[in-house]
Amino acid sequence: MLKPEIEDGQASLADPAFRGDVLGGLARRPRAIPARWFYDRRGSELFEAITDLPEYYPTRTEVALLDSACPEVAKRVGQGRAVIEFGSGSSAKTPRLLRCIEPAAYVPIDISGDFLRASSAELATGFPDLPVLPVEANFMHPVPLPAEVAGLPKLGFFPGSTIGNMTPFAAADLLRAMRTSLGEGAMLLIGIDRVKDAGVLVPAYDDAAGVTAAFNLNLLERINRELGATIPVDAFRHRAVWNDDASRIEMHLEAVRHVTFTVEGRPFEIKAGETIHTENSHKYGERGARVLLRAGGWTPVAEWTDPKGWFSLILAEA
Ligand code: AVJ
Repeated sequence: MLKPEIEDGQASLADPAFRGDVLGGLARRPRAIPARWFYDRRGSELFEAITDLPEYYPTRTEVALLDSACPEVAKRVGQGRAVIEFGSGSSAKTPRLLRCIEPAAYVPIDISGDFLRASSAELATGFPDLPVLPVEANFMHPVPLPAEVAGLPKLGFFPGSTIGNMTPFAAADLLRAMRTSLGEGAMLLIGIDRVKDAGVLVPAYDDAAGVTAAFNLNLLERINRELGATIPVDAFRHRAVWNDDASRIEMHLEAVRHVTFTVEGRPFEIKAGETIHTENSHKYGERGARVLLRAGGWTPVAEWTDPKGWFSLILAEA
């Protein structure tokens, strides 16, 4: 068995959850590995690069929407709330929201303590008077919030259409868990990507410069690095397909030839043309997004969209 390499000062012992998801995902049919494993250091850098691509409209559309909607969001949300962000925050979106809401406290929740501490420290320097109270937790389950915000009404913030990574079934569960975490009188500001022409959607996930391909293939490199695997990465190609029945973009890694390799000493075989499913990015229509929120226990109260109707920002109340 190959010895995993030590990377970025991390312990050489592989994350048991990563190991389990990879070994289980490669053994199952269809093969599938959860999208959350894209985001090691290299994957996070590649995702940042994706958000700047000409084909990848979601980030710039949502940032512009946040700017234009924010005065009205601030009016509807009122004074003195604590903003609870699900995810460790983005340098482009979070400061924009905080500057216009002027909340009483900011609580980012993320499962990755490293990203969370780094982004919280960076944010705190830009907002010296704002209490920043990071919580390291899995927000798929109800999360106890810091005592400092116990008496404050909450505004949940879940941008980026991250909800689209989940099936509608899991997304409704997550929305309910958020409602439990945020408590009585809470509101939620959520970004949801809309259904649109496949001619726009597919290039957004299969760009001309090949950055999304590198992002997808980095998952195999990560498996080689962290699990001592022997996957010949050049035997795979990136595929992005629109699944109209499920209303989602799917990303796959397709074997271009017959491949054999080992992961932690276990042998695997993939035939030419077979794929590993690595991501779902669900897209919702105007009504579908509202129905999803209601299924998760939230009542939409306002909605903003760009002139092309490509992305929506929805404010809901518990
Ligand atoms: C971060 C999950 C919202 O689905 O658009 C971008 C991830 N994957 N390009 C998305 C992603 C490929 C992104 N989310």
